[in-house]
Amino acid sequence: MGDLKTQVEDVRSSFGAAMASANSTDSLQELKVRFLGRKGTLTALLKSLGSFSPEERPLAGEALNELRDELERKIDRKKQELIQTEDAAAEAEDKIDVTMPSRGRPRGAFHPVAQTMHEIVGIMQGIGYSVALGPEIEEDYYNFECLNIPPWHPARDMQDTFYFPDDGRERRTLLRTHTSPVQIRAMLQYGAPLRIVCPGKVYRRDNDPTHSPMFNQIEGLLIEKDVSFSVLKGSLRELMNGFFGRELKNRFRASYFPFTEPSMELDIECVECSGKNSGCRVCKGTGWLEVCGMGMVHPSVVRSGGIDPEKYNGFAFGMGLDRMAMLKYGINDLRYLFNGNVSYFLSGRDA
Ligand code: 2NL
Repeated sequence: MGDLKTQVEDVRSSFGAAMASANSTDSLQELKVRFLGRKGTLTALLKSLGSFSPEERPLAGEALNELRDELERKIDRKKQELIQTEDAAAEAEDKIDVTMPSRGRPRGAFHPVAQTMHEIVGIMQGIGYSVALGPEIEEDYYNFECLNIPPWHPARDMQDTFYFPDDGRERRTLLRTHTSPVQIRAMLQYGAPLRIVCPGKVYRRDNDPTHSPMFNQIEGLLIEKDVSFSVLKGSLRELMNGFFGRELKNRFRASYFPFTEPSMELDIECVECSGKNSGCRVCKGTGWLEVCGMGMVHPSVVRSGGIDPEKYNGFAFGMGLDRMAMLKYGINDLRYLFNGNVSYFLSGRDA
């Protein structure tokens, strides 16, 4: 019996020491297992009751039960304390300090091609043009036939145009190769007089460092009575000077398109070197940049648009928006426009 008393005191004191150093609910649980678990210190003592004499056993049992109750009580009380301090700590850690300055985010911006498109559209709206849009999946009728592009023309070749599989329809479907079919549809829908610009994505079977199979174009169309060539020249000069924000030298060269007659191309003074650098990367030392094709709309194209070419005539022009964006914003590689990597636009661009 005397022996049991020492054992109880030993358990009590080692329990007290363990309790003092249990500083989390986890370590408290470990402690509980160590003393009261199946293989715990106190459990071992309780199991040893069997070796006591029948006279000693009730007293010994009472002492051990009391000890067990005491340990359980102490553990429960400490558990409540620890839960409270742990909750308070977690809450403090979670607390949001609303007075902290924000980390901020980089601002978004329009894609340079979208920006260019809006700028050109804005200038054209200022001289009376409206925007017309149309489908990117077209019929060869609107994309080629209406535009005087004969069946033997190389543009119609499988090599140059994305056709959809032949499904037996009379009109083949394709990805439009220019925005001209939008202008045909607009003529058919609205008739004359008409002033429209048509921006949008177009597709050609081309993929190399300077060509993307998808690119962006804007075309313009004006149909009125007695339209002269000089109105076309003046409008295009206005557009270029407005877009680049200064008076640029320009020249019109004779050219050819199946859908205009006569046809021209507009060159502007090199926006990089103004013709002063014979080694200029942008103009290849010529001092000129080809920026736009145009011409008086061919009478048979006017007729395809459902308009009488005896009563009305007009002009049309077309240019690559991607190229215009590159020229204005000094982007020297087409791929920066399409690869989705904005870091080029955020940090210093290579010269
Ligand atoms: C170029 C040349 C051009 C047109 C597009 C056009 C549209 C209709 C009728 C007549 Cl509906 N013409 N568009 C005319 C001349 C040139 O684009 O080099 N584009 C990148």
